[in-house]
Amino acid sequence: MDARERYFWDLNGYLVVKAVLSQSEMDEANEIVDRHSNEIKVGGNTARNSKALKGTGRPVLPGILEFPKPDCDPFRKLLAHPALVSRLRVMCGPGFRLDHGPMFIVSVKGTAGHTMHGNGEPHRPHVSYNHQNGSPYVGGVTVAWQLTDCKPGYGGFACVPASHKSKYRTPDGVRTGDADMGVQTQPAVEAGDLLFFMDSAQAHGAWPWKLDTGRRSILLKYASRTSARSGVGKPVAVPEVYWDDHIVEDMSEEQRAVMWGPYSNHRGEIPFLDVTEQGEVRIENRNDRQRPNGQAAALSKQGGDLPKETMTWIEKNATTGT
Ligand SMILES: O=C(O)CCC(=O)C(=O)O
Repeated sequence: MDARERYFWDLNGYLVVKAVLSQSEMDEANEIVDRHSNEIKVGGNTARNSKALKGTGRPVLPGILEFPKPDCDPFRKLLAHPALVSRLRVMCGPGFRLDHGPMFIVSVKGTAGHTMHGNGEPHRPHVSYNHQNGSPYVGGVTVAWQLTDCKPGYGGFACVPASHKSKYRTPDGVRTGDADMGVQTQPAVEAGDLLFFMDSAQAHGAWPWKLDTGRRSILLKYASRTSARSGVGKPVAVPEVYWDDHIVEDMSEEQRAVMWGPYSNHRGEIPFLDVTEQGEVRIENRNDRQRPNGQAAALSKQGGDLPKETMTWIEKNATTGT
């Protein structure tokens, strides 16, 4: 990553690197996608309450890293591609890792956009954007490999450049695009380009897809070594799994609260501790702050059933031995 790219990244929160994939690499990947097109799944409404972004559900092609060999190979090659490694080392530090994904977006004409999200409201220190002593840092970066053009006006990835540095909440009209004050941008990319964006710190989403021909973007969602955004973070973070049943058995709720493993995208499910005016430690759930009666949210409990994701993870790993 050279000084010009670093300047653009720090300023805008995204970066396009031109012509990384060759025509033959794209042809090979596209041919595999065509053969697997019966596996495409259409997702839910990513436009939510937006009028500007409305459209049909977003189609994605799951499982590209698990395709039977050799079909998975061209996609696995993307994971640690030199063009990606040299930049992610700077963006989120050495030791970055794939946190979740891939999400292979295969939009068709009329596919909805995606409301702007992701710029850390409220503040999430483990993934937010910082800059110190000449080094940028952000906890979550998505790398989007483009197999088709997304020229101006086609639709596809969109963002609010520089919003990773904004001190204020995203206004509703900007989030939905219905009154965006001209701050949303759809960065133009061509087939073969590589797009980086600050998934965990910048307001981003998508514009509806306008073209008769489809969109093909493979999104790989990386995180810095110490941030756990999604993926298996959730099932593995539960105290009974992260430590072990016998260690946390009979612990108080407060003791269990410090035994959760790292997992940042928990949406208030993980108990936080606080100290009352009387000097007693108590459980505070972040969701409580938004609840009129301050009642604790249902947390995964001592003696209760483990969360569904955890059970699925345990069953899968018990049978595969991983
Ligand atoms: O490229 C896109 O369609 C937007 C993807 C997005 O919003 C996300 O990955 O969070």
